[in-house]
Amino acid sequence: MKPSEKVTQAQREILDAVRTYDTIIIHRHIRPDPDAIGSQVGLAELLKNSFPAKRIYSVGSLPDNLSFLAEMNHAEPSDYHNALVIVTDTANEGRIDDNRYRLGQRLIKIDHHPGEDAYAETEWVDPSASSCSEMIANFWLAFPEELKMNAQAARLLYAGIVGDTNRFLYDATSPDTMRTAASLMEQGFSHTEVNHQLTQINSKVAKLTGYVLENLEIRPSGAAQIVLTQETLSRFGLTDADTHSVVPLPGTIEGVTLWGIFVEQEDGVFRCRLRSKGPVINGLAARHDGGGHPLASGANAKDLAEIHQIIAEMDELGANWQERSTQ
Ligand SMILES: [Mn+2]
Repeated sequence: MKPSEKVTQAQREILDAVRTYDTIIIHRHIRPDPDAIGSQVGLAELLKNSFPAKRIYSVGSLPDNLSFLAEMNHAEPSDYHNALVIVTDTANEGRIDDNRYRLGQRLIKIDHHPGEDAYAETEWVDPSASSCSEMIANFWLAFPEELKMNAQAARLLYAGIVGDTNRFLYDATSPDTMRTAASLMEQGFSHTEVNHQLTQINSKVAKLTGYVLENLEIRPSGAAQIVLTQETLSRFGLTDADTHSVVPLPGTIEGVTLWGIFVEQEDGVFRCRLRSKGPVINGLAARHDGGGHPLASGANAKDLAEIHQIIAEMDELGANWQERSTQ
């Protein structure tokens, strides 16, 4: 299939808007991951390269562990005057980093999370995409005459795809994902360097990895869980932002089908990262102040009692899954 046959109405609307505005400000979600930064700055670089006269900003706070990917820009409130604002990789309005996104003239959302929260005038939501970065790359492939990719933008988008698929491991990785990634690789950045940067951990996180493997509780249902308290984190000299690399870890253990990593926040509530190799978990996440993908979701627990409730629900999902698998 030629890329032009796959062009959607939303993609056309977005390109029209991009053509129209001289200033484009791109936002994404708080606590960014490589896909948030990759889709945001990858889009910014793609648009800068394609429309050199436009002013294009990427805004939000950037944690140190992702500063190897890109830098954020400083936009003045006055820059939002007559600006187009695009939000990438953010399903819920409350999670948009930098609340000035409303100050622009027009708001567009580009996202791959199953969307319930329609907050923009134009929304392009594709839950079949592995990542928002894959969608941005497909946006380029839909308009190859007008949008000009370069190595810098391709590196960012590739990093986003690698981040959200855990190096093409997760179920959301489709043949289209691989084709899109291949198109990006042809742009001439070092994909091995990006892969190394994304997988590298420091010695503190290495010690936390040991702790997680040592203390993970694996239940007969295939549900596994660990609680990381503030005390534990400070013992390792780490914060919540450093814990993302241990999230895929339980899934590598035989017999584990779904798992939760519960990280105590400074205010005493727990951020819950829920992952699965089969049982659908986003319904569970939605019951606990969260949501996300069928096999990768996030939730919030107000105390240990709610964590126990979440674990009980995971246990049940795991047991049902086992039952169905053995029938
Ligand atoms: Mn994403």
